[in-house]
Amino acid sequence: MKNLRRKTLAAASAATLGAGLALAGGLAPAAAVGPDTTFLVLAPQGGKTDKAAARVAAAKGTVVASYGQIGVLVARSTNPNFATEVAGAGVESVASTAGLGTALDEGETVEVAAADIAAVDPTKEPLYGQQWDMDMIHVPQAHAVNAGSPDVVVGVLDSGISSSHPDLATQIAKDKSTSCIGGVTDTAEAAWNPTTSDHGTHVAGTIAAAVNGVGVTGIAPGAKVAAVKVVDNDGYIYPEAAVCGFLWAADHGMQVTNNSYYIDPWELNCRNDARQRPVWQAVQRAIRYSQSKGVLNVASAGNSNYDLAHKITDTGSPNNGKPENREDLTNACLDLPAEVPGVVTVGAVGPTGQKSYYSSYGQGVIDVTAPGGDSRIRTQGATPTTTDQILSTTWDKNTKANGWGYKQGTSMSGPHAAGVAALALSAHPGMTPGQLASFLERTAVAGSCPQGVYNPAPLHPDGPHAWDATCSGGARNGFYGAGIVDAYNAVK
Ligand SMILES: [Ca+2]
Ligand SMILES: [Ca+2]
Repeated sequence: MKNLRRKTLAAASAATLGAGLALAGGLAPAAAVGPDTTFLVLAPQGGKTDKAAARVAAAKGTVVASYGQIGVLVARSTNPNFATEVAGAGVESVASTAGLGTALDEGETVEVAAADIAAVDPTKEPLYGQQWDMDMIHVPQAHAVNAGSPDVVVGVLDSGISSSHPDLATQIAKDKSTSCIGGVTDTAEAAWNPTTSDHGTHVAGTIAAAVNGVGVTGIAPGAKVAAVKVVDNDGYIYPEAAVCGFLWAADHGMQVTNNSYYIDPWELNCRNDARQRPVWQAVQRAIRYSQSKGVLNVASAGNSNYDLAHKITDTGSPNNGKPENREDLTNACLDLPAEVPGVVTVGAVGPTGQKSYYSSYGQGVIDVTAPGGDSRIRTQGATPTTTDQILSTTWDKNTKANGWGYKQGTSMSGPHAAGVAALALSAHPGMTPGQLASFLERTAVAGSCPQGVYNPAPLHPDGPHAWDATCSGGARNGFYGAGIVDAYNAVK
């Protein structure tokens, strides 16, 4: 997984450069012209951006988006010396985001047959029998008390939501939906619909698919979702899109966002690359701003079966046993958004309630867990079982057809926690993000650490120990955090 991510990032870099060089070649100027590059320009925190904007212009750049709330400008320039020339009074730091896109861990979609998606009784969802996840977290019991308020809007920072989907068309807050690709908002409906990925459509269905006698139910069908498209057509999340998305959600009254993606600047050698730090600082400013505006951000833990609490000693200096000291980085290179304080980080469990073989974990990192599916639990890893994954709404990128299907990953567990958060706010309005995060943990059902090495998939084709993991902690532990979120406990 690590190598895969590095590989795809290198590919993104090459693609960006390639496009830029083609453009420069066409212009054939005498003065030095580099690739058309996106920069994040940071004014001092809490300071104004007008001086920085003037410096951008003087350095032959164009401000394409101004986020004065956090003192960040998104600029584009073909000046190869832009970063040097823009530096000066009013500019704290500047960095190009070229090559810093993170690949969305898309996951395969397994569609269900089109038959039997509509029921005669509109109070009964025809595919509910396959939604083991909803039973696990007691969604039917919750719905008898509270199925969600339309005043609660969950921002889905993802690849867009299909607004023509019969299970979602009535569930989307269209006036709060936007694209953030390139760091610039575009509120046209076509701009925030999916183009090359149904990941966001699947996530949205888990949170709020309608109870309408068609397809599935979401956790909070009475609440709304807003599409905030941050994944580009190549499947990458660039930092400028993430900044735009967090600020959009904060300034449009969303109380919860779901972030089923995982950015690991540390893995990208952030410790050796001071150039990158301003980029990650800008993303953190955006997350903190959103929290100050009352947004609870929910994030996936990742699908690498990584011990997120110990990865520094695992990956750095293995021979001399001298671990890197993360504090030296002044928190500039945390995993995003998962490790920013106040963000609810969600691990995944399968249908038995045990940690999914792929779910990353870590004591003090995982806050709660939720169903994400585990296609390998039934066969000890030998062969996948589709129905042990998560069933939700889908959209076929080739045929453009809406449908229903299975996916698995912490991308699927995150929206379960976001959906329960939406129910909790519907039943108990007025909680601050901090109170809501504690409430989710307090109402979760604790899970115990398995003894010794946990190996749910010894027959997996990747090898007998490919998915080993060791849990540490007590009632609150590295596999389950405070436990599995519970919809009924959250509304009763
Ligand atoms: Ca439905
Ligand atoms: Ca957290």
